[in-house]
Amino acid sequence: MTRVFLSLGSNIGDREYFLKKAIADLDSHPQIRLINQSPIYETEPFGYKDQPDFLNMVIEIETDLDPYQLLQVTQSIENKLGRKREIHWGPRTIDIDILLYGKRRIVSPELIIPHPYIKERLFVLKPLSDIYHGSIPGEISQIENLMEQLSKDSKGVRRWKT
Ligand code: PH2
Ligand code: MG
Ligand code: MG
Repeated sequence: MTRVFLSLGSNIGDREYFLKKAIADLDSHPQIRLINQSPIYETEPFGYKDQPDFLNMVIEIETDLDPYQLLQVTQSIENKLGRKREIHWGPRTIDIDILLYGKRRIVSPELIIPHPYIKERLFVLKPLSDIYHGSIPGEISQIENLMEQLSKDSKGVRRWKT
C-alpha cells in the first residue's frame, strides 16, 4: 500500500458536489481508501484568467494501484463527471491530479510525479500543507518553507467554508 496525495479542482456547476462525488467515487474503488482531506479553498483561476473561481482541495489516499493504474481511475472519474477537454487550462467540472505517490519520482509522457505544480501554485501547496508535513521528493525545501515563499501573495486563495 502506498500513500498518495491528490489535488482536486472544480469551477463549473455545483463545485462542492463535484469534489464530494469524486472523493466518494475514489473511496468506493476496492483498491483505494480515503485517509485524510484538507479544507476546501476558493481560488482565483491561475493561467487562463477568464473563467470562474475554483474550489480546490487535497486528499490523502492509500492504494495498491500503481501510478498508471491510478491515473486511469482518476481519468475515468473525470470523464464520468462530465469533464470535457476543450480549453487548455480552461473551466472543468472536476480535475484530479496526482501530486505525490509515496516517495516515487516519475517523469514520463503521461505522468510527472511529484506534480510540477506543487511548488508554484498556492492553490495546491496550501491545502497540501494542511495535511502533509514531509518533504517533496527531489526538493530540498520542506513543504513549510515552500509555503513561506509562496504565501506572500496569498490573497487568491481563501478558506471557503468549514
Ligand atoms: N487548474 C488549472 C488551471 N488553473 N486555477 C486554480 N485556481 N485552480 C485550479 O485547480 C486550476 C487553475 C489546470 O488544471
Ligand atoms: Mg490540474
Ligand atoms: Mg489534470
